[in-house]
Amino acid sequence: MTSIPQKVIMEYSRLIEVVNGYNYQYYVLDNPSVSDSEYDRLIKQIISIETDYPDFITQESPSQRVGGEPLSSFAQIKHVVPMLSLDNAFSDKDLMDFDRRVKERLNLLTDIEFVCEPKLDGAAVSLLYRKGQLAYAATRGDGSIGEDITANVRTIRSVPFKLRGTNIPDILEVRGEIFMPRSGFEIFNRKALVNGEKTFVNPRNAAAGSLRQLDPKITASRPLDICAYSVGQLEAQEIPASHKSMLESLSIWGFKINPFVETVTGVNGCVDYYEKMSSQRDDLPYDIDGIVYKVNDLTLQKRLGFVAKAPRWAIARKFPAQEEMTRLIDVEFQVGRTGAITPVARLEPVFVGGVTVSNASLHNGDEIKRLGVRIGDTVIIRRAGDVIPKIAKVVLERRPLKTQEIVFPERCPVCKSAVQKFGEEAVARCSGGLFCAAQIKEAIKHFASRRAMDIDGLGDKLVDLMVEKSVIFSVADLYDLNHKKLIILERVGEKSARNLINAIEKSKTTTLEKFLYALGIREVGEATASTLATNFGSIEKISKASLDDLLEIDDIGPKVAGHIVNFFKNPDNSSIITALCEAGVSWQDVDLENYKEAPLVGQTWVLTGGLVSMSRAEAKDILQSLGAKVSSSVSTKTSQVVAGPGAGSKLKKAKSYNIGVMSEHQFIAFLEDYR
Ligand code: D41
Repeated sequence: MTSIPQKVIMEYSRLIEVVNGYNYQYYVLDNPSVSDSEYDRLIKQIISIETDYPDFITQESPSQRVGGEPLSSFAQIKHVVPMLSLDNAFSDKDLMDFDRRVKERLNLLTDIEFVCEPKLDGAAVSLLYRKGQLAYAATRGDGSIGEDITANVRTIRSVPFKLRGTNIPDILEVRGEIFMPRSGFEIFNRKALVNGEKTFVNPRNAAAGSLRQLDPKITASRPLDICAYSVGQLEAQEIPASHKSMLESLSIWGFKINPFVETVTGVNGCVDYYEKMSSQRDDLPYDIDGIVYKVNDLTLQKRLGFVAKAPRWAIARKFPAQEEMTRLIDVEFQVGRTGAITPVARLEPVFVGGVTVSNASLHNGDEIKRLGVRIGDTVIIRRAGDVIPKIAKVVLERRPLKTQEIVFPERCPVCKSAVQKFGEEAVARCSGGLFCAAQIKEAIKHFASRRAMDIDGLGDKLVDLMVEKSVIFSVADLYDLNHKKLIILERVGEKSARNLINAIEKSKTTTLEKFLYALGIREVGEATASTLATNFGSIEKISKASLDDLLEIDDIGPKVAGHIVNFFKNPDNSSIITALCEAGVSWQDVDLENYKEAPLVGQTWVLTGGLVSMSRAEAKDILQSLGAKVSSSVSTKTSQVVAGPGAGSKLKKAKSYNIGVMSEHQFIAFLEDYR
């Protein structure tokens, strides 16, 4: 063994201490305290020492999070203190019965204090710390015997290798839930799909599956996190008196505790907490499948004891499931504005994630193949957060004898034009263009939408009707509408006809960027429309721009440039633009000579917390109109944060990065300067 100079030893342990501290700040407190570059620099120093003195590498080094050698199997670990399971409550009544049983057993008439915790939907684990050092980690298994997953758990950044703080117990067994945040799950699945690898049905399976890998390097690549919620073995000087103070100790020792944990009094407090979390469930960054209520007082817990394998002092109130089984009745193919053909699953209605779902997108033909789904199949629908419901899986065991293959149409279901697929694209498109009634309808709806020409009162149903009755054939025809043409439609009365005509008239005065956006050129959203307007100044110049001209502009890539050139090359599109102008649609060209760049160009803003005087969407609109990008996450590239009441981790992050933060009040004052 090469000997290691004392000075290097000291530097090595100092670096490890510092980096583990930064990791704790970042992964446990969600509050970064160092720049990425500084962090990388320190890690490099550690690795450099470890390369020179490989025999001295310590298990506590942050370099050891990447995962070691693969195992051939998992050893078994017997839980000295069994990992209990939880009884379930499915209604307020079940919860009240639980409360009554607790009081009766304790001979108490007064309200009980309960700790309420979101029930994370992941995998339960047990982590043993001896003298503050992580000794092993085990799965729950059957509650008495689990599997040794130490090598995998060590790759999770929020798992401390060493406990922090003081009064470290001789033996501490931390019980908690390992989970995969929704965003990480979506990203993981998307990547797996692209690489033709196995995807997971939900974050819980993804977390459990990731822990079951024999190669810890695979686990290391998965976005896992942990929250502590209880203690198994504990040999310490002081034993806390309540569950809440136990959680507080775990927090001090370096564990993440769910920030929504709350202590309430009596069953009414429990019901209120359930209501509150129900309404927040969709907004949480991870799946929860219910609320766990625990008697706070540990002496009372002890007196209550447990039956079979579940404690009498705790219960899990379940939320409506985020996954349900139902039957695929049929698949319809919808045609979008750009001709994209989307298969939509028609389902036997099912209550999932708090709403009744009867449709789900199947995205494209590849998705149908991947799922291997057939009409008549029993499928699992998943709806979590604000994500649109999707078919997560086919239940093959339940496939009936008679199912029907889903055949992707070769002709557009609306206009019968050929369906085409380009290159590697997964989407199939109707080639009918503005000959296709579906594309015409969608193009008109987009044209009339609020952020485009903003024609008030021209709803989707009315557009469908007008196209079906051949009252209009293109967006240009909107400006030919009159009272007589409108009044014959069954949905339109005198007053709404008048209002609509006024709204159409009003929409004639617009801006170049809104007009460009309204045209619905593929992949030209508001930001690109605005870039085009301020770089070319007029529609004539944009329509004559070559691929090279367009590629000169930042933010415009070859794909979008191609769409723009193609759009203006199409004579149908040119004649629609001419017709619109002749009908009186007008705007001011951008005076490029005297054009003053929007004041916030190049800046990225983040809105967090609630706003009182305007909606988030309005604030975003205003910022974008001033040239700023609006992002949903704080990074070192963020220019400014507007924080309303209730702002949390983003605000903390902004402060730690020294990014300017303004209140809503200051934001409004700031905007005054630009009016
Ligand atoms: O968040 C959870 N999944 C969670 C699970 C939690 N917050 N608390 C829990 N508490 C317990 C007891 C009361 C038995 C200590 C649990 C679980 N158990 C649990 N998870 C899986 C089986 C049991």
